[in-house]
Amino acid sequence: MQLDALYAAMKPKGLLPLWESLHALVLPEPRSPARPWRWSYEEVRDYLMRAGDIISAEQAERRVLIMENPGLPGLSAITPSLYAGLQLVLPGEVAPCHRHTQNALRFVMEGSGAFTALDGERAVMQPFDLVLTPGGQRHDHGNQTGQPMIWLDGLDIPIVRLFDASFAERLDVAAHPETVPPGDTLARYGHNMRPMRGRVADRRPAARPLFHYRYADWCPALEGMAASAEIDPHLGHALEFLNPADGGPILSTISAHVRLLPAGFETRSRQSTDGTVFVVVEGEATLLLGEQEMLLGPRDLAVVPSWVPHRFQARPQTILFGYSDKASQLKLDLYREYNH
Ligand code: GTQ
Repeated sequence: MQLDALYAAMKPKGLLPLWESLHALVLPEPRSPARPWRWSYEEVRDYLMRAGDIISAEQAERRVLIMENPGLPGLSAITPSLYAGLQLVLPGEVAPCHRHTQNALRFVMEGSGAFTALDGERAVMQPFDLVLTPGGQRHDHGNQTGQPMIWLDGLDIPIVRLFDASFAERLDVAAHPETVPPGDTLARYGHNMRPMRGRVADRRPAARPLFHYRYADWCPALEGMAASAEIDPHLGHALEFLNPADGGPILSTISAHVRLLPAGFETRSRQSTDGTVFVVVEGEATLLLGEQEMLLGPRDLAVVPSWVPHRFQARPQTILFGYSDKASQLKLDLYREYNH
């Protein structure tokens, strides 16, 4: 009673008793408010195409359906730190040029030959390519092909929100003028080499030159590894995408990887503090999280929140793409994993 009176008196002054909430604030282990969730690609695609009938990419600036975690209502977040959405660019459309503090990755789900331009250099996108638009760099998207183009957007919007550090601006033209031919950066930095000297050696930011990781390159690498390497019992055959400048994660806040699970392979259970968004590139797998089971078919998407023990059972050979905030957590000395 006396305490209640004290609390009531303090509250308007912006004061609260820690002892009433200490154990909810300082948890003995992560207990994410985010929920494990699955999105059927076909279902999302249907809604996205319906949006495509009604609103243009230019009108919308970005025509995207946000994949919001049902455990995080109103936050436009798939995990407490990450954002995910599916973006549609129809034939003939341009998503106008802008730049922002937020880091973004694009993982192509469907369509072939549309582009994301980064500071005026086009990355021509094919299914399951990974394309980066690091924070601060101008980017527009365009589709001059005859088919719709759909990709997954992975951004660190909630991280930038946490730090109250967002800046964004539109460019006054819809598309950045082309600065170099498509593939220029890939030729310079995409083959474990880099320019020795010259104007172009520093055209891209030195700390983050590469922004296109092609399925045509990463898939054979993963399959080659699977043909010879001993399999990791918790991950399957797994390769992480790297920044060639420093061997670290692809973005300052986001890490990404691919995995191959041979037909019939079951991973052992693991849990990690980096809640992860998964996409099925090929095959079909069951994702088991305690009592919960999700069947994931081609191009389906799922999220596994922080510290939720989970394992995969592949039916045919299954290839997964995943991204998480591991890059952020490593910098902040927060990352932990436990392999059962
Ligand atoms: O393509 O720049 O899904 O700025 C959300 C914010 C995509 C983009 C999103 C963005 C973009």
